[in-house]
Amino acid sequence: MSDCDDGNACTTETCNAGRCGHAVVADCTPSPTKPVEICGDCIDNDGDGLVDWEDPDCCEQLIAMQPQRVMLKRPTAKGRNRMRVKAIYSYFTPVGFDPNQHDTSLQISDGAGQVVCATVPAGHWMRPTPRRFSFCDKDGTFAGGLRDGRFVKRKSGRVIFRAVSRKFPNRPLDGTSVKITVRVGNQCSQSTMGLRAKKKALVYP
Ligand SMILES: [Ca+2]
Ligand SMILES: [Ca+2]
Repeated sequence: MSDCDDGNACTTETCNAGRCGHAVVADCTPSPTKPVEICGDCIDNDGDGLVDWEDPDCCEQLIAMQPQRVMLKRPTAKGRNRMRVKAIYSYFTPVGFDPNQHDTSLQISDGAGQVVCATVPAGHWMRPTPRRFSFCDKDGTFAGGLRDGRFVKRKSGRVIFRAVSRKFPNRPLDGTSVKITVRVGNQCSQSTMGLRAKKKALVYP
């Protein structure tokens, strides 16, 4: 019988002389399959308001991020660098932390959704010193709109993250509740903050 299963809960499978039959069950409503979060498509697949690495479904380890400097320009503002983020990714170096082995993502969102959703695939980082990882994508070929970025591991174990974009943000932001998520592999560092409105940009602090 199971060889004839068509995966439809609203049909009854029959097997008769080696041929499958599927009788439709009257007044049957198929049970809805529960949507699951797909990590890395920049969409909130399961409808809980959290996209990809913002969603605990995608992250095994959530670290509290300490933002140090954030600048997100208004779409009309001139100047090449539109986004700058500098934050303490972690106060300790997480076990297995290695952007060259695991993909890195940066997400920034406000009440209206994602403003930045970019992934730097593993292997694109240079390692000028053992404590430093850096990438540069000035032609925009692999980093999803980020121009350059780096991780620096301090002697204390603290990991500092920086990234710059000339592409994002491309829409006005509501600066009252901005969520920044940086993820390496399944380790995610996150902070939600209010940004200060200046003439050309929203900034922190
Ligand atoms: Ca998703
Ligand atoms: Ca979700």
